[in-house]
Amino acid sequence: MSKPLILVLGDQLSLDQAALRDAPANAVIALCEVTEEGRYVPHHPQKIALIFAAMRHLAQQLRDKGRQVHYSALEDDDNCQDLLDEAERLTTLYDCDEIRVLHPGEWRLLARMKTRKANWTIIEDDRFFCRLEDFAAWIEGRKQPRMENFYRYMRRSTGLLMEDGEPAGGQWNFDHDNRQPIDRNLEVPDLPRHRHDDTTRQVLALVENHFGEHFGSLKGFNWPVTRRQALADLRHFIEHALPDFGRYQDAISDTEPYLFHARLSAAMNIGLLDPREVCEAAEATYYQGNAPINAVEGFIRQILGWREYVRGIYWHKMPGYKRENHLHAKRNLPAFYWTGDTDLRCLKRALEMTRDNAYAHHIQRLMVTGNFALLCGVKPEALCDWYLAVYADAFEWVELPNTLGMVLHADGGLMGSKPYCASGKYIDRMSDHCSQCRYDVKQVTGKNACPFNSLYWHFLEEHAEHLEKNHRMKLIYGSLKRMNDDKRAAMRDQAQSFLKSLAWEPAYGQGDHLDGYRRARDSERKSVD
Ligand code: FAD
Ligand code: DLZ
Ligand code: SF4
Repeated sequence: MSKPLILVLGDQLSLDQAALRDAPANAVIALCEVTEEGRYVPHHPQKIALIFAAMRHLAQQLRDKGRQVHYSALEDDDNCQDLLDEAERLTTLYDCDEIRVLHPGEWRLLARMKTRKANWTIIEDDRFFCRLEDFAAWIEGRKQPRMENFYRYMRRSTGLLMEDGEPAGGQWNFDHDNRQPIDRNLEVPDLPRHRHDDTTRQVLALVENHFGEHFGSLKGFNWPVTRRQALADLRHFIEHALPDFGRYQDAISDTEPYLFHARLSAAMNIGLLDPREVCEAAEATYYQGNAPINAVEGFIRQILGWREYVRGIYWHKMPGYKRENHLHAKRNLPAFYWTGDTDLRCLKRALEMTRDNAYAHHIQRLMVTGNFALLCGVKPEALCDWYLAVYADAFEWVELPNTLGMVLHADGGLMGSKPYCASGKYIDRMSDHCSQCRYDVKQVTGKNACPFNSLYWHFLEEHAEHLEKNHRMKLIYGSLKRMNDDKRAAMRDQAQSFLKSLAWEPAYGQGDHLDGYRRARDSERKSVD
């Protein structure tokens, strides 16, 4: 009789995921903590702790259910410290004849599994609304695929927020109601605090010991590490934040990292919550009259629309997608992305929140750190590795299309019909940062001018060839053309001397980020001493 080893990866932590659901009674279930996965980019210590703590709790739950579990702990002497090697070692140890694993969330792992000599079986991951083959069929033959069209297809096929074949509230999209800027007197709900049990405390000490030098603080660790804790976060969001989610979805605060966002992406991505239950809970809140349609539709669109769309794009376009660089961006990452040591207030706060929480909300990622990197011409591989490292919810299937596609426009327009580039004016409108910044957001040139302004016009000039024919960019290129040559030259000089003044991460390559981070951190420490 066949005896499988079921490998459960660190982002597949649901008791009812397909590989576990169909596991025969004699199966050995393996969860493996390995150094290689913690270091291939220098993951934020909170991200590693979240994954290890959730893995250890799931292993215990499986044992409680009478399952045979092998848990490879990071400090075990015989641990190979590589996921695939470790799984194959355990297959021999337990005399198994097959390794079953749910389809991994990153191409690099899938590609390696497919070339191994051992008997690997990849099982379809059904924790999503849209099967990959259905996405492939949807996108087939579409010259200009758009998320909005995919989203309507998904609304129809799931029936979420649909009434007799029509969208609830009479519209597909209520985004025009969702653009309220920050209001300083806004009362924001607190997050639930999760108790650290012995398992979580041991993991926090282990991670501090092995990965403590990575960018990011472990101090405020408050991620849900069990399904029960994740459900408490979901209930809390639905009750306290969802009603205002829409209105303040695009707002940015100098002090509040979460505003009315869900902070549920990490729990969904590692398998503690199912996106279906999250969307259904939001939909029920609308029908109970406890949250308005603009909030509920906006929230469901992020999950049913964007989250499913980016996954479809990733698997449809990989492996070539990772090499795309439509705008020929060439620069390394600004070194301060690893320290937060910058005078640009909006960037400083987004980076500090990232360091403290392994979280920044979407508009911080897109319009602050992302927009700045786009305007500076940071190359995709450098920026993508940073985003993959620093956020607790980051796995390549979701990180790459957002960074390479949505932020850097490096896929030529699959993720957005135009680049999300903006000057300081946008940040000033949506946030309360600028009044606390040493730069003046109203100035474009001069020593106090907000760097986003000259960088913005410089970016438009540099990429006119690619962008000026885009009908959504016509107005802005019209403004650029109407400027006189002296003004344009002054803006160009301002942007170029700002770019020259920045320190950049050293040469890019495997492992160099950590090295770059170490150097940036050490020089910062010296200047403090
Ligand atoms: P909310 O704002 O409350 O949104 C609700 C849910 O919608 C999220 O939990 C998430 O599951 C989903 N969602 C919203 N926007 C997106 C999106 N653009 N793509 C996919 N799902 C979305 N999200 C990740 O889960 N992992 C990543 O690695 C990641 N990297 C990103 C990198 C960049 C450069 C950008 C611009 C966005 C990235 N996102 C990523 C999308 C988004 O920023 C996060 O999902 C969101 O900030 C998570 O916080 P939240 O749960 O409070 O989300
Ligand atoms: C991100 C991560 C880390 C830090 N560590 C582990 C680990 O030790 N074991 C594991 O199974 N998974 C880990 N992961 C997640 C993987 O790197 C990878 O992103 C997913 O397994 C892809 O599905
Ligand atoms: Fe950011 Fe410019 Fe505003 Fe400063 S003035 S916070 S750099 S947008």
